[in-house]
Amino acid sequence: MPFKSHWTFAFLILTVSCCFADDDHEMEEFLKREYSLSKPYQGVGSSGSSHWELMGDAMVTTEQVRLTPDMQSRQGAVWSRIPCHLKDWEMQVHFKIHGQGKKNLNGDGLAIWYTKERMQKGPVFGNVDNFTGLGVFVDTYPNEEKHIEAQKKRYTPRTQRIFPFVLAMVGNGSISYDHERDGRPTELGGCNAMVRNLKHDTFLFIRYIRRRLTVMIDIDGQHEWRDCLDIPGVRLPQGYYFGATAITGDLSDNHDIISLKLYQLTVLRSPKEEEEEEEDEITIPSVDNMELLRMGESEEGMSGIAIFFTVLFSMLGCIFLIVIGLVVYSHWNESRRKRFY
Ligand SMILES: *[C@@H]1O[C@H](CO)[C@@H](O)[C@H](O)[C@H]1NC(C)=O
Ligand SMILES: *[C@@H]1O[C@H](CO)[C@@H](O)[C@H](O)[C@H]1NC(C)=O
Ligand SMILES: [Ca+2]
Repeated sequence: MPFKSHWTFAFLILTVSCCFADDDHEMEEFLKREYSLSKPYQGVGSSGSSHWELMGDAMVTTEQVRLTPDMQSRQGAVWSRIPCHLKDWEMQVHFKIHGQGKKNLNGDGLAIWYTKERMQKGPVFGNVDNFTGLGVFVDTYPNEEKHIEAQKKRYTPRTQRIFPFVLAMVGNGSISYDHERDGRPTELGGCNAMVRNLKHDTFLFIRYIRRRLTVMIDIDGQHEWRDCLDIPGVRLPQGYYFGATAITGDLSDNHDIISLKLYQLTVLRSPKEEEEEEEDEITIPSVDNMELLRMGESEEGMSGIAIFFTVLFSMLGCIFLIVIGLVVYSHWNESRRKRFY
């Protein structure tokens, strides 16, 4: 699998760059400190000169930026102050979600953002609805499956989801996140990720190269990336802000950010590509072929039984047509013979 090994290689490079960043000048250029947040979080939340600003219930300790404590009805955020004008980048998120609640008695999750808006409270994991840009959510509470009857009607076992679930969405300022359906109507894709109450470190990678969005997770403590989603044709304008937010409701969790590391990725482009991208400047976020993505999902949603019956009936249909054909042919043959004799 050349693709897999490609990522492994990329991961190795990143690991090396992270660990030797302080000694190696070249690698330092790779990590963009102005868009990164890491220990000891100097000045975050207290100094106006910090690159990051806190909001709501978020608090800085020596170990983490705690977006929300494990208490009801909290929301918190940390936002970059500097708009990001990089074309190709990768955000490496080291996070931790933990709390007293038993499985599915915890909520609601955290989100990583690259949006036009910043420092605004709202219902979408602590950010505003109808946001403009990219949101990657670690949704820890299954709102929709709560309505078990609706769930049974709408989803077969194959399309039911296990939570926590990682999901990506691109908003253009007028697309609403459907909280009651855990964002399914507007999702680009996602994957399940058992990230709660783990002893080892958990990471999320968001990579944006040549308008291709890739999300990967490393949550098993094995230092291996697992693909979560990979979508081409994702158009994100430059000059938006990175941020992380979290929210709790009736159910809660500690939502901690340990670090956000932003890497600039150097991608060679031909002069023609450069020109094309300059002409086709993106001003509103969008995703190419969103309809196809949706269609792909509904096909995937076909259950095994449905496929079995479809195949069975198509085969019966074929046999029926062949039999009819044979009958008609022999009839015709017979009448032709009659004409001759
Ligand atoms: C945002 O996306 C929706 C759905 O694709 C579309 O109907 C709407 O026109 C878009 N809005 C803008 C400002 O592009
Ligand atoms: C979000 O957009 C939808 C549809 O465009 C609109 O009905 C809704 O009122 C908007 N919500 C907010 C909070 O702006
Ligand atoms: Ca949810």
